[in-house]
Amino acid sequence: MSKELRCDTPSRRRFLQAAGLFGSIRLLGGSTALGATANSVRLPFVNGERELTRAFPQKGEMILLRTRPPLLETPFDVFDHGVFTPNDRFFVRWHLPYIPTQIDAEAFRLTVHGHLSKPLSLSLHQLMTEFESVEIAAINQCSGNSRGFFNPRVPGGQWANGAMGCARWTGVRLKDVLDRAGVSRGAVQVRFNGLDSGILAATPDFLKSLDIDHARDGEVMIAYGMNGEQLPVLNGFPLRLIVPGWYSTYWVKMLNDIEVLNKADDNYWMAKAYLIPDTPHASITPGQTGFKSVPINRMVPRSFITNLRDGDRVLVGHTVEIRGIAFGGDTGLSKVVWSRDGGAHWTDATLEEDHGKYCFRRWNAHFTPTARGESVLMVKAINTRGVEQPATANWNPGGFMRNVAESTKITIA
Ligand SMILES: Nc1nc2c(c(=O)[nH]1)N[C@H]1C(S)=C(S)[C@@H](COP(=O)(O)O)O[C@H]1N2
Ligand SMILES: [Mo]
Repeated sequence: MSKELRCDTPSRRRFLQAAGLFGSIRLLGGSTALGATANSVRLPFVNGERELTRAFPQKGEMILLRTRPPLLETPFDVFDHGVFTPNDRFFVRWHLPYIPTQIDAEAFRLTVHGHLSKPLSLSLHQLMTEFESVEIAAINQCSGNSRGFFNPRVPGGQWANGAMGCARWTGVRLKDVLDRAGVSRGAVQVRFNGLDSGILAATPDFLKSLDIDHARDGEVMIAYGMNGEQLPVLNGFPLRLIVPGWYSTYWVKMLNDIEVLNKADDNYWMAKAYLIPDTPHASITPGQTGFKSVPINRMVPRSFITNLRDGDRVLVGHTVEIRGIAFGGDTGLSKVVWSRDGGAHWTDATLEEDHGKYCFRRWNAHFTPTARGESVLMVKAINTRGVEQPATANWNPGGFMRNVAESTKITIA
């Protein structure tokens, strides 16, 4: 009974209403005219010039890294406006060139098969009405966020810090769907596939897997809503996996196929790609060999100043506000500390509203400079397990998991 009621709530209708009305979206948008100063931006590393584009469907102004398949970065000032990243400014990352530009929401089915007793083929309507609806605020962060800062440089998308975003995700628990399908004894992993594919048959399809216990932890979810709206096409319409606290490589978009495996997944994207050194901070010395690699997994804490940038000037004798966002990674924040002398002394920042342990949290602090000169502002997050951001940057050949404590140099004039 309550299920029927839920199905008629305005928010549920909103997720379905506009579904399938996209016509053919243009994924080839974006001019290649680099250097037009009015609509370009310089990221703070060598070869950091980027076009700003508005050419992608359902997206506002974004930093263009690549057109096809699209890599679009969120301009950093967006993070100063609040903890939830607007859908039209949320970063975009795809691996394979073929992304459907039209999805018929009526005909769409999510298939659940493999090592289970009752294979499922669920319509969007069934998913939205036959399972309990849940919501979680969680950060979607690319494993390679901030890769452009790696020194020595490494290949891959040269992101600054904008390959991350936080949203309220609405959907159903993966556990509930798996329970309905009746997972068989001996299940080891669950594999996720989306509608995108390569153009050449030889291109390995983008498949990611989670261990069965993780898949059934009640937190991992299949989302159809993002910040109260349906998912933008480029962020995975109509369904995507949400893996709170884990890097977004596992957050499979346009999810239409779930397979329960009775052995560990050895497909390319699990066995060969997205591996990190099994060392502290996933860090090695450039050139080092002979280390063990493991699939990338849990996120680590990070924090950013969002209202001041390198080179900003503030006035001696006047109170300065510094503020920003922070997160604990795979758990909540314990505290955020900040420094105005390059890390020699640290002071607790004030933490603002808590939207849940997987979400960005705003922090702020104030100080009144008493002497003119340079000041190196720093910020550092410490999570509830006591893990804190390192003072020196990690390095690995994939350019993954950067989380060094950030610095911003300002001048007191
Ligand atoms: N189907 C599909 N899902 C995918 C990917 C992809 O290439 N195909 N890329 C993953 C990676 S590596 C990232 S960083 C996130 C990006 O999510 P977003 O584009 O919504 O920001 O999607 C993940 N899910
Ligand atoms: Mo990613």
